[in-house]
Amino acid sequence: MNNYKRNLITCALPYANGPVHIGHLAGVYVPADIYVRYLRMRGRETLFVCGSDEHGVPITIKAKKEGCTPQDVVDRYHAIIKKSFEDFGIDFDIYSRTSSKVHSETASEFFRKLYDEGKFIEKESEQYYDEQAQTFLADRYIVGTCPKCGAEGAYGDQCEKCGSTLSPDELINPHSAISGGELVKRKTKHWYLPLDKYEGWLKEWILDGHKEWKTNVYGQCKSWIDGGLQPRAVSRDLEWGVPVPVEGAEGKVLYVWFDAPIGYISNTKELLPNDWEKWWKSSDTKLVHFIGKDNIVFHCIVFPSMLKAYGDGYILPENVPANEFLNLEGDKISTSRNWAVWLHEYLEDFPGMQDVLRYVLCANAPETKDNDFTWKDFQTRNNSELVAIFGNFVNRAVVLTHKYFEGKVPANCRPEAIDAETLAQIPELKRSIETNIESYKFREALKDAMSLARLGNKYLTDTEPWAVAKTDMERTSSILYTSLQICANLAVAFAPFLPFSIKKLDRILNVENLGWDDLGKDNILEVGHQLNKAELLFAKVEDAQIDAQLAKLEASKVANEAAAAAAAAQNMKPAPAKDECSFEEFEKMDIRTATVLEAERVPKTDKLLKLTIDTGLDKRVIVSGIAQYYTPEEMVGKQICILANLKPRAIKGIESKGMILMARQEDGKMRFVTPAETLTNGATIG
Ligand code: B3M
Ligand code: ZN
Repeated sequence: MNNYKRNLITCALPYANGPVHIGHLAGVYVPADIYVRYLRMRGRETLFVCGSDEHGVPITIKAKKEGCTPQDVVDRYHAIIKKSFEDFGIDFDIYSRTSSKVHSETASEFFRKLYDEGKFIEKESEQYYDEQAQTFLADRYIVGTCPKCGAEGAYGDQCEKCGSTLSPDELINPHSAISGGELVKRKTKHWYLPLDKYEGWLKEWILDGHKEWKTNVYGQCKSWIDGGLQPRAVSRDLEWGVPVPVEGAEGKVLYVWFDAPIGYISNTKELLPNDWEKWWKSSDTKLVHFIGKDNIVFHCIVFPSMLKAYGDGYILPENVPANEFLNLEGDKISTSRNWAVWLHEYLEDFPGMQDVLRYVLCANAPETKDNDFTWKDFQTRNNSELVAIFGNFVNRAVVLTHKYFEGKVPANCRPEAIDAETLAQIPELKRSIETNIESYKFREALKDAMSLARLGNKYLTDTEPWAVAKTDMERTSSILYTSLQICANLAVAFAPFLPFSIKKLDRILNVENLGWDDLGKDNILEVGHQLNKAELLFAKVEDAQIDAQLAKLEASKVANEAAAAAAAAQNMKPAPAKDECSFEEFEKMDIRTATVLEAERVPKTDKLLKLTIDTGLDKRVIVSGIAQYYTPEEMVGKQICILANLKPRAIKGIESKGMILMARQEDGKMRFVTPAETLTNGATIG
């Protein structure tokens, strides 16, 4: 790897159909940014490329939903996403978009060359077509009943209830998720990349050649390749996208997963029109794709096969460090359920605290398995790590230097063994950070950096300069000299992780442009160097702030449950009709109003309440199976309707005279029936 001259780092292009949330940041953008900042600090030539993915069905669906054009959608979200990345210090060299002219030209040309060279298969097939919406439907937009578990609303590619992978043909009663209408099958022609032809090569390149890839990435590749690769369509019947640049392809665009990865190339081209080939077509370049686990197949199998088919010197990724997913408070992050922490909202609630989120997301990154973000953990990591260890150490060192030495780095007058022993641990931590970052273990690397802060904090606690200063200024000078060297080391070690706080720390220490090579040195700050005034690096997060975030999520949960209940109610079928009855039969029933006077649970039962009621005629007892729906307290004082002349019967040894009228919903939910306004007890109903 050290033979590479330059590093080309890409991040998955987020779909411009919504803002970005903490899951995106944790899985892709924070680790990539740490990596890039580290490489740059080491003086390695690096290019960091990203942009919005602005094509594909999700964008058109969003536009339909909002009654605007796909262009409106991508314009809006591209701006929001771009700003979020800037706000969080994700330091791209370019953040462009796949709706750019350079991109459509590049993607078009890419397709055209493969087409001209006969690298595609042309195939006609029958696909589901929504006549009402006049569009072919992507699998995701076909819904029906799951053939495996019977759940309603399963998608044409997957049932979310039981997790089965499906094809639209397997769905029972498939219909359109867009119009809700019936579907017909229509013939349509598409171009396919015959991945099967690249199988042997992929095996060699990945399975033999890249055993060092992360287990989750290697494992997915292996199971795809071992399962046998199929030709994949690279075009779609859709109006939104890069038009297929061949004759007879009206109304067809490049499949979004064909054009999006080419976006990495076109964005490089846009930034460096004369120089881009050195990044993409030179074996001196190390290409690394940072992505989430759902993008592995596209970046490890499909895109490399496209590049291989294209030839012309294109390089392949050296690594694809994909992460698993981040959950939120124990539940999958979901845009549609608004179960997310949106970056732009976070910044409204925690202004200036980008680094805290960067820190927590890295410390808890889903590197090897799905992980959970909780607000409690966020608070703890901030308060007891950033504030109590890192911030506290730096603050004590700087404040004491101002107090005893006018803010100037004091001379190392009387060193003791503990000083050298402490400083001697730094080079080892440096090596560990390097190894970890270079093998994409960012959590471990951050732990190492934090160990350095702990080291400093412990050193101060052990040496107690505030106490020593009462009797021994010479020793105090050495302690603060050593502490300030550790502070300067921290400014280097944390720079890739916490860019905003390190800017502050640099200002406090009055240093500029410390390099990676400074890390491990015991004399970064010269004697007499003037510090600036102390500022707090981190602020405590209060319980009330955490409670407010939890309340926000709770509100989402309540809204989701209400929406789910409303949707379920809409789908609820009424119970089947009963046989006819005569008027005389109905007339026999003595139905009337009554009021509950007393209510209590029937001992040793879950379902029964014993109600004493006033029927206007008498006071009597009815035993009713409604304890699942009402507490005794809820029933007292309520006016109800009863069948008064039902033959009395003994229930659990209590004589029950009559029956309460209940409305029963198909899902079993029950509510008692009551007149629209309170009437006298004994009013007859019929
Ligand atoms: N937009 C999917 C995603 O956001 C897709 C990534 C494209 S990377 C070339 O997960
Ligand atoms: Zn299912």
